[in-house]
Amino acid sequence: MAQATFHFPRGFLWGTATAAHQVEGGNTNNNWYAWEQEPGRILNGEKSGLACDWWGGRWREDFQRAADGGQNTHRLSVEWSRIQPTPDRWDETALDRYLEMVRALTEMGMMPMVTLHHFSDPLWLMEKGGWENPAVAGYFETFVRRVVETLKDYVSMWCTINEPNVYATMGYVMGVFPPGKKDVAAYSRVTYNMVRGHAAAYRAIHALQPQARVGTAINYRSMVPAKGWFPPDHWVTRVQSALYNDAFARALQDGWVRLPLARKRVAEAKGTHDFIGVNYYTRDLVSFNLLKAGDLFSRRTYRSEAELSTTGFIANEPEGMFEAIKWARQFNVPIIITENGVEDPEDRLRPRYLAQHLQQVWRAVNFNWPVKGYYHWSLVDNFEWERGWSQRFGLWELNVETQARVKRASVDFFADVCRENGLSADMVARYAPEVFAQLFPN
Ligand code: IFM
Repeated sequence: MAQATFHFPRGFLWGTATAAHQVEGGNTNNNWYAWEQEPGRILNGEKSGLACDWWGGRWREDFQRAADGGQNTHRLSVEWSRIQPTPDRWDETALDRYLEMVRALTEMGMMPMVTLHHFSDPLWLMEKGGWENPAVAGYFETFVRRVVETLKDYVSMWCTINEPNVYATMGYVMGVFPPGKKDVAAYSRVTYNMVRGHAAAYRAIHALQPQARVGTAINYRSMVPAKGWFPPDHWVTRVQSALYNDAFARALQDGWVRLPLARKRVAEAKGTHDFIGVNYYTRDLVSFNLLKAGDLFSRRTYRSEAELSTTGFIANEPEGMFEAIKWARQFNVPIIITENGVEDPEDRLRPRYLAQHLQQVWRAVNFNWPVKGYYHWSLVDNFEWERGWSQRFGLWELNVETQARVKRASVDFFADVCRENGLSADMVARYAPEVFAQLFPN
């Protein structure tokens, strides 16, 4: 058997990622809570409910699981609606709780990366028009200041907005996230204001903490023309990818937001990322389709031969990870894989998905591309937005009724990777033997 290890650079960040509304439970003052109460919005009418009961205190045992698994960092988010329940009130107890959490992470040997906005918004903000309202940039900055002032002794790595491209697309084009709109003009307003909000937050954070490293996490979807010989498939792929993958990150690079049929200047956004976070999960085939005007005349499918996750949500396309990193290089800042993972309750696909994707990260590292870390989504099964509890992304299985955690084989696999700071042939032979020959050819 080949004896080899894909080593990662010293100091590489290994962790898992979570988001407040998905794990905390009891969040009743935000737009997702309201959305969950509306019939037909969440698959099978499910609700986040207690989620993983982190607000009830189970964050500590889950952090311990991450630490025991050799992780040296954890990416978590703070819930705006808890910290600022109304525009004129700050909840010091909530801020103290987050302080306790990031202190505990540090004490357990895990560097916290804090996401300041991960899909959920306070109800009061939505009543004011949410991210469509130009005033949101100022509201967000005020909130961010308060969080950074509180947590800055323990946190210096900040992700301002998680997946702004998903937030705007799902909430304002597809209509499956709140507020459920299908309105390209609203999508453009939201994207523009998110760029402004990020820029305001970036400057506020650096004013409070000059050594901070501030970035965003972009959901990168690899997109390939469905028919290589058909130019319209190439055109729509380019348009889709430019809007979905490029627009936000390019705006932070050069201060121009490219929106559908328009370009808008946000001068203050230029040069406002210290790193780029890449959330990579899958690859689409894109074809031109005249019937899909609402989707900019494109249809997205998966390769017919691709291996799919349990509910068909993700196609296992590891080479897209390499492509995502290659894409991120254009921004000339350190790259962090801020999310990657697969829904798989039985843990049949996850071990090989993990091995194959880590190998692609390693390939990029070997070109000396500046990849600094990898966060697996997620530590424990959690509430998957409009898909409710139907998808299980955790290394740890969660019994939602009893709150019991059950170890999946991937827990040990990922722990071995974190401890070794590498992916070895032994590990692949043990956890994902079916891809051994592919990853370690003779
Ligand atoms: O659960 C989500 C997360 O909130 C954002 N990125 C994708 C994950 C899996 O769907």
